[in-house]
Amino acid sequence: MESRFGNALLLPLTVFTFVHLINSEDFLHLPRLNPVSIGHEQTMHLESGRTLTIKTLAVNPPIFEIEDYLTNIECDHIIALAMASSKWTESTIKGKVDKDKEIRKFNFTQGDKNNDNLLDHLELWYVMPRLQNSLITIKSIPEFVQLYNYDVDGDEKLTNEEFDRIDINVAFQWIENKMKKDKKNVIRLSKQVWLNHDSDEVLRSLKTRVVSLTRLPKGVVDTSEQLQVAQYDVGGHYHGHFDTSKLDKRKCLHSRELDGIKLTEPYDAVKYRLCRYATLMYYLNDVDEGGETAFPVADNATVSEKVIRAGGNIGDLSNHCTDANLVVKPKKGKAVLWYNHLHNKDGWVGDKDPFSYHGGCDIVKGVKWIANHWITVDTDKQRHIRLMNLREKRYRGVERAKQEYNQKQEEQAMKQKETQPQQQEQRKKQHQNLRKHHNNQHLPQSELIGLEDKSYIRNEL
Ligand SMILES: [Ca+2]
Ligand SMILES: [Ca+2]
Repeated sequence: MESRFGNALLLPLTVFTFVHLINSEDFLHLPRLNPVSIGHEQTMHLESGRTLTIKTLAVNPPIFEIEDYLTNIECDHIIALAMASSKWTESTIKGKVDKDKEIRKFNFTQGDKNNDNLLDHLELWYVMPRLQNSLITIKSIPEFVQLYNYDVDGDEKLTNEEFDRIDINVAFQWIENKMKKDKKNVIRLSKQVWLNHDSDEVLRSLKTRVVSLTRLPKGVVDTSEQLQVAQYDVGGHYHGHFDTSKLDKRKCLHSRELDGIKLTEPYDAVKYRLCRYATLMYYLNDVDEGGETAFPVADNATVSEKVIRAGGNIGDLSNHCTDANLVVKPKKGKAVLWYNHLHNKDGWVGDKDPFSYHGGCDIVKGVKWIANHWITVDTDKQRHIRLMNLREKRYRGVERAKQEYNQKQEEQAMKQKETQPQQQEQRKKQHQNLRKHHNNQHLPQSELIGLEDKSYIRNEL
């Protein structure tokens, strides 16, 4: 126990009594809300005295809906904060894409899954290049083949020779044109901005509420991402996607500062992956029409990511929103919580849950404002603990600096208080001398005032 509190005791107790470094035994497992069954309701008491109802919308993955989670004032406040920010980014059509990787993948043998020496539309769809932020569904493959007359014998399958006729640059161009021509072919059409939870009292209070809701340790919520606020206009959407990455050898992006990489550096997807254990999404306004959140495969009997991707259509939420197994309507103040990861055998974050596939349907009328509160947890438990301790130390550093600054300010104020009568006397004398000078020189009164401490003049007059 001594090592656990040792460092904390070196610091003034008034500020740091609640701080201690975290050890492994503090985090044996991650809590997770039990969905019980669809329609099940559980209550949650807020610090403000309000009682909320957590309603189960799906069991697999566990998806919950909480109405009035945010008050109208809180919603308006978050929108105002976002609008005041100058750091908005827009999902654009052109983006960086690993062309070499796409070219390597664009290979007849790789595509021919059933080894019949022919590529059917599905097999061609698999190897078709992907431009960042593009949605190419399997439905558009025949259009591509016909447009450039690649299928010479018209049997809806490509032989190796027919496939060789395809110029990959033409394919890239075709995808780009499709996105330009119809925004429905763009995966995400929205603009977004990040708000720091610690920069505002309302945002800070949301962190506390997340701890109450999820029952996750405060340290987990504290090391999570900033709040992402997104705005969707008419036609805006976010086709089917996962908020997190599949478990593999890459490290978690949110803990890259442990490797000496700044959080502001761009996302390097070769080295890092997303580790968003849970998503808490807030609807910040009422949408006139559309803008639902869709979970195409929630509570499906089975799911395979290959099927999701190959299906093509289920993720196209511009055209298949209502085909989703679960469709949640936006409502101001409502929150939706779901888990993107399964648990591993130790009760820690396991692999990505393929059932958590979801997206946002087209806005038909009006505008949609949402905020995403992503709860990130490192799949490597020891690394997560190291991150929490690093942040805690930084927090202490900031707190200590703040304290030193306040102390200096106080000292200065005290000093000023002590020397004030002296200074006032000095100024009075100065004033009187200047008045004499003014009387002699006939300077205008305004120039005289400009020379002096105005507060003193005001007090005197
Ligand atoms: Ca084949
Ligand atoms: Ca053919």
